[in-house]
Amino acid sequence: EKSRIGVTGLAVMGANLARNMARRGFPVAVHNRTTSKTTEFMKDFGDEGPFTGAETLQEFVDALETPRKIVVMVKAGKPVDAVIDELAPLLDAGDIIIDAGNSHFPDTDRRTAYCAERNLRFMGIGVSGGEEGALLGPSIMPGGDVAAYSEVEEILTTIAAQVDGTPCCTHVGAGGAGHYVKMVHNGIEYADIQLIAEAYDLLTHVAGLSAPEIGKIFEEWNSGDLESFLCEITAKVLAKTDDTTGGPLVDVIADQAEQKGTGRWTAMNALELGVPLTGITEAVFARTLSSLADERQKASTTLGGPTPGGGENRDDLVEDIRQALYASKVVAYAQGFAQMRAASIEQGWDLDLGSMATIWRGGCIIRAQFLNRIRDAYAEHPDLDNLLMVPYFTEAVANAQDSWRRVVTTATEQGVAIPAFSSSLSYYDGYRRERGPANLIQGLRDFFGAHGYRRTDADGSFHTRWAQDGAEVRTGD
Ligand code: NBP
Repeated sequence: EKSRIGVTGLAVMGANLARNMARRGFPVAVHNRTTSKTTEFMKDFGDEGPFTGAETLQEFVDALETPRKIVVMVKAGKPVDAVIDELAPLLDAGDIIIDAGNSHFPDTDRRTAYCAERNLRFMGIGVSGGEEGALLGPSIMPGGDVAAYSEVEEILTTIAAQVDGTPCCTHVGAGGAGHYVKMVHNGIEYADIQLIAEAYDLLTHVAGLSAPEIGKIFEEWNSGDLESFLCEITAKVLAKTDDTTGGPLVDVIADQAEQKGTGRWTAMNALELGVPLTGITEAVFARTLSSLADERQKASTTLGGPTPGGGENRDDLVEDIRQALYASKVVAYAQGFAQMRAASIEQGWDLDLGSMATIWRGGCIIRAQFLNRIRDAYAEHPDLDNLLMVPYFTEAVANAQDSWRRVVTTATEQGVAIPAFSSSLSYYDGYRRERGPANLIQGLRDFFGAHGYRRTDADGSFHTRWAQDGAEVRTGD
């Protein structure tokens, strides 16, 4: 009997996706460039379900029913192109190559066209949930041709996480749309994590709490509006004792954050689209600043500033931080969703933003109670400009803002860096201003570069001859 689907690339993600499929009864052919990994995989997991282990790509391709469906789960970047190039000559017209790694969406568009020239169908699908998600039920964001998707829909919706009977998997859009949405998902994850880190920093250095004490606070927060996988695991990470020192493990983990690129891509795309994406972008910069360890070491004894600690009533401060975290999180999601909306319009993807919130409710790293609210918001207002404008979020942020402002003030006075908290608040204050200070920016641009400006009281564009007679001239409609 031929296998229904194949998985090539048996590192942790590919192996677990293949096991997830086979455990649910789908016959799966497995392959890995280094053959010993396939042998090991078959030895360890071969009895979990209907697997066929293939040593060569030819054997792998021969083991599949047609049209073939091949999930490629190798390192993002050149390896994906290498695998496509090796597979293409072995495949028949109509076969489907599915890149399930974290590929950059323009690469997916390019590969879709490349495969189409060879009569092959290509899908880029985002998979979130880490290794555990891949095994037990990830959130899946499939992009590409709808007809190709229908060939794998049953398998993907079955292996995905399920929330209230709804699979966390839905066709996202054409071409690179699936990888695009996965990219923004990861960007939001960066912002979420940065906000949590800032809350932890304030609770440590302003409130003077220990890691296990803060872990308990996150555990409590996780039973309210902030209920989410990230809050849940924050409590666990903070509670962990280190075997070597006997103290909290987190206290001996080096404070230099690494990154693989999806957050940076999200921020770069926001700049290209012209969408204000302060939360995610600050989160990326915060990671890069954290990595300047040697410079920070020197600066810590050179650059002056207040030493944080004490002040406010501790319980009030903890509650303020909770509210600030929630409000900033709302802003980060509002920005991420606004970015997806702008990209959808630009690319013609017709993204259903409510569905994105729906498929992120389970399986993925940013799964959270609060996504139900986002889903509801888009169900009611599919053309929503900004999530902050639906009554639920408008009120949530209005209720939180006194606390949010106090936290930003306290952190600033005490010298604790809170780039995500404060930039989210600045975005909020900027967004709700009918008239901001960009009039002066336009005046300056006109002065030094004759770039022109528009007036509030007349149509058309104008220029003032600043350096000559100071007269205003009309320059266009
Ligand atoms: P890795 O990203 O570590 O990739 C290792 C796999 O790529 C191995 O199977 C390796 O084969 C294969 N490979 C490489 Br490297 N170069 C190759 C080439 N030129 N030809 C064929 N195979 C090649 O694996 P991973 O951590 O399982 O992640 C897979 C994908 O899933 C990535 O895109 C990742 O970003 C994404 N992702 C990961 C997570 C996560 O939590 N780790 C979550 C969501 C998405 P070999 O054994 O022969 O070296």
